[in-house]
Amino acid sequence: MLDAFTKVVSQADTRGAYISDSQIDALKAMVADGNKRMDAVNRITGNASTIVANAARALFDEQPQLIAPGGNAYTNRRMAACLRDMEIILRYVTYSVFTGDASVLNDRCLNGLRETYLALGVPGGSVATGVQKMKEAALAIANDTNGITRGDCSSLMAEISSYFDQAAAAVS
Ligand code: PEB
Repeated sequence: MLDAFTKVVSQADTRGAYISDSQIDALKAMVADGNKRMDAVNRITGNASTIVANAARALFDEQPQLIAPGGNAYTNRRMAACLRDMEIILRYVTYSVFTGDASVLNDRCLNGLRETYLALGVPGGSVATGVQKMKEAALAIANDTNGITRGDCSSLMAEISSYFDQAAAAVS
């Protein structure tokens, strides 16, 4: 598992090079904007169960066959597994936002997930839709400017988006 700093070190070491000015500048910008990052993690984490529940409701509204008899989320056991999966993915996304690097998400959550779903008969495309719905909800919450000083959060929001997109792409 890497974070934004250890990633730079690992890349520099592979080349046998010192850390470059542009790498230092990028990390400086990340540190300067650190409060935004921590706020975003805090907001998504604090609203995790709402994000998961609403995304799941929206998914089942759109794809009711999943919860009909024979559907992959039919029976309480499978419904529970489904909600748990969404929660696990969201948790790893928050870790990636926190560390500024996708490796924790890729190595500990997404690695082999597509194959697991194939073996279980879980429809990966539907999981991806659920992840996209979590993304919309998480961004709306993280990017809410109500009651706080407005700043430019566009690059952080794009980064958060990319973690959800990677999760969706890994299973679809
Ligand atoms: C991945 N999910 C399931 C299982 C595993 C995972 C390993 C099998 C074991 C079990 O049932 O607990 N586990 C999960 C994960 C990590 C991990 C992400 C990462 C570290 O360790 N069914 C649907 C929806 C979707 C869904 C589309 C969005 O119809 C999920 C939710 N996952 C789902 C279901 C099962 C499952 C298991 C229903 C149970 C399948 C079954 O037993 O038939």
